[in-house]
Order: sequence, then C-alpha cells, then structure tokens
Amino acid sequence: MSITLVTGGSGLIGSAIKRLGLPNMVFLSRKDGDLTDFNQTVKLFKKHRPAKVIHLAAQVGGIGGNMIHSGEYFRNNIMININVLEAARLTGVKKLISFMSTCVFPDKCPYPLNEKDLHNGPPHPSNFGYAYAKRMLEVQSSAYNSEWGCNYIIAIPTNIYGPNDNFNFTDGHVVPSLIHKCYLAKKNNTDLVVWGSGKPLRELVLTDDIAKLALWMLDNYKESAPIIFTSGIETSIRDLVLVIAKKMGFTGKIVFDGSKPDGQFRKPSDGTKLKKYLPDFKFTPVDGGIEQTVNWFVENYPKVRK
Ligand code: NAP
Ligand code: GFB
Repeated sequence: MSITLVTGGSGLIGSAIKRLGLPNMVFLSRKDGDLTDFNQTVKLFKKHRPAKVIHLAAQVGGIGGNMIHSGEYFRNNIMININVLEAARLTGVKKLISFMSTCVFPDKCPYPLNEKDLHNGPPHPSNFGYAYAKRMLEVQSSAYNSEWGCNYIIAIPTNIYGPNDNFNFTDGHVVPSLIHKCYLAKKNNTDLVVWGSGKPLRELVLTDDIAKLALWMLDNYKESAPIIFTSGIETSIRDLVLVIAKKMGFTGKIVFDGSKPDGQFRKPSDGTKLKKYLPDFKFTPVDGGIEQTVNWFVENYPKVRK
C-alpha cells in the first residue's frame, strides 16, 4: 500500500485535501514533529516510508506577519524545506510536490507573472524573507533533480482562502483577518477597520480548488518547471471587504486605515500553462467562496485558528 505523506496537513490547504477523504494519506502537523529539526524529520519519513509527498508545511502569514518576522519566516522555511527534501531523498520518495506563491515573484517584472521570470529580480520588500526562502525551494528541487534524479515539482498558487484558515489579526492573510474583524464589528456594533487604501488587487482562490489541483498535479504533472495555479481574476481589497460585509450581514461603517501598508499593488499571474493541461477547470467564484468561508467561520467560532 503506497502512502502519500502530507506535511502541513493541519493547515488551510492540508485540511482541504483531508476533506477529499482519499485513502492511504497521512497528514502531519507540528504535533507529529518539528520539521525545522532534521532528526525529527528523518524519523517521520522512516516511520511512514511515503511513496509520494505533498509538502505544505511552512511558516505562512499575511503582510503583517511577513513584515514583522522576516528573519523567522526566512529561517524556519529554509530549514523546513532543506530537511523535508533531504529526508525524502534519503528515504526514496518517488515524487514530491512543494508550494511557492505568486508573492515570491520579482516586484518589478512583466505582467502577467510567468513561471520563467521567477528569479529575475528582488521580491516585494513586504515579504522578502519568506519569498527568498521559497525561491530556494525551486533551486533545491532543481539541484536535487539534477544530481540525484529526484522527482521534485512545484506549484505556485495565488492568495488562497477558505475554511480552517489562520484568522489571526496580526499574521493572518487579508481574507481571514477581515472575516474575523467583520464578525466582531457586527457583534460589538463597531467600525470595520481595513488596512491600507483598499486599492490593491489580489487573485483570490478557494482552498478546496487548490486541493484538487494539488492531487491532479501529484499524479499527472511531469514537467520539472513550476506551474502557476491561478483563476486570473483580480479582486480589489475594497470590493473584497464589501463582499465579506454583505455575506456577514454587516451594515456598519467601513474605515480604511492609511497608516497600514498596502504591500504589493497587484500580482496578476499567467494561467496559460494550467489552462493547457486543464482547459475545463473552474475556480470557485470569489462571491461563493467568501460565502462558504463566512458561513464556516460563524458556525465554528470561537473554535477557529486565531
Ligand atoms: P497554514 O494554514 O499556515 O498551515 C501551515 C502548516 O504547516 C500547518 O499544518 C503547520 O502545523 C505546519 N507547520 C508549520 N511549521 C511547522 C514546523 N516547524 N514543523 C512541522 N509542521 C509545521 O499554511 P497554508 O496556507 O495551508 O499553506 C500551505 C503551503 O502553501 C505553504 O507552503 C504556503 O507557503 C503555500 N501557499 C499558501 C498560500 C496562502 O495564501 N495560504 C498561497 C500560496 C502558497 P500546525 O498546524 O501544527 O502549526
Ligand atoms: O493576504 P495579505 O496579508 O498579504 O494581503 P499579501 C495584504 C493586502 O490586504 C494589503 C490589505 O493590501 C493590505 O493592506 N489588508 C486590508 C489587509 N486589511 C487587512 C487586514 O486586516 N489584514 C491583512 N493581512 N491585510 C502575502 C504574502 O502577500 O501573500 C505571503 O505576504 C503569502 O507570503 C500570501 O505569499 C499569499 O497578499 O500582500
């Protein structure tokens, strides 16, 4: 029976994969072992002897977490990736998929972002620690594939949201942070405070869509070059907060706090490669995805990751 090991299995994407209920899959979280520790990592790989790995584990956060903890995000993600890809090599893993994100692309580069431009310039300063650590994932995968014949492939999704996200105000991403804030603003009859101008644009995709694409990729993608997972549809932060307010039933005041950072203005990405492989794949529209996530949050609060 060949096992697929999912590192970061308790997170936003890991829990979406778990919801698919597929057999022979093992989901890891920090409780099973700290992947920044090489010995603990190898022990987990020797215990499970996976044939395939979906490597999700990372220190992940939104603009707040990335700007405050650039050193921690760099260190922890470099260590996790070095350990996981080395342990996979040492235990004979047949295929491993890792994840970067469209925020790792150069801040100044042609639009739409294309896989070939990944290393053509520095990332946006708001998340350079995380971005460089993630770029090293691509370097490490290529180097291992070249020297040791490993089969390491990489997906590059855009901004992902959905049930079981990290709803923490400081290091959460924009969607979960605003859902959490909106819930409390409605409950306490206070203003809903949005960071920045509301003008930046993000390509928002529902985690359950990414889960399906990750499994498709693990079984069907044979190229060594990364592939971008994008709907190609941008939503402004302003429009996003209006959708969240509507789905939450919040009718109070929405305030934009200009003292908070906007970060990258936009990061539109090229879905040509994905469309070539899956011309009929449909991403969940933002309106429906936000509705699902708001309903999940309201049903599960306060037992949510925050
Ligand atoms: P997440 O919700 O923050 O989950 C992170 C997972 O990694 C959790 O299961 C966590 O375990 C685990 N983890 C963190 N540090 C660990 C450590 N030292 N040892 C062992 N496990 C550790 O992350 P996500 O949003 O699902 O992201 C998954 C992957 O997709 C990441 O590689 C991320 O870079 C990438 N990605 C995310 C987005 C996005 O918008 N969310 C976009 C593009 C790419 P615990 O639950 O026990 O802490
Ligand atoms: O998801 P997010 O935090 O990170 O989105 P990035 C930041 C954008 O949302 C900025 C606005 O324009 C913020 O001004 N925003 C408005 C808020 N209100 C809030 C709020 O309450 N919380 C947050 N967090 N933002 C991330 C990278 O970039 O993209 C990560 O830092 C990761 O590494 C992720 O790759 C996919 O989209 O700017």
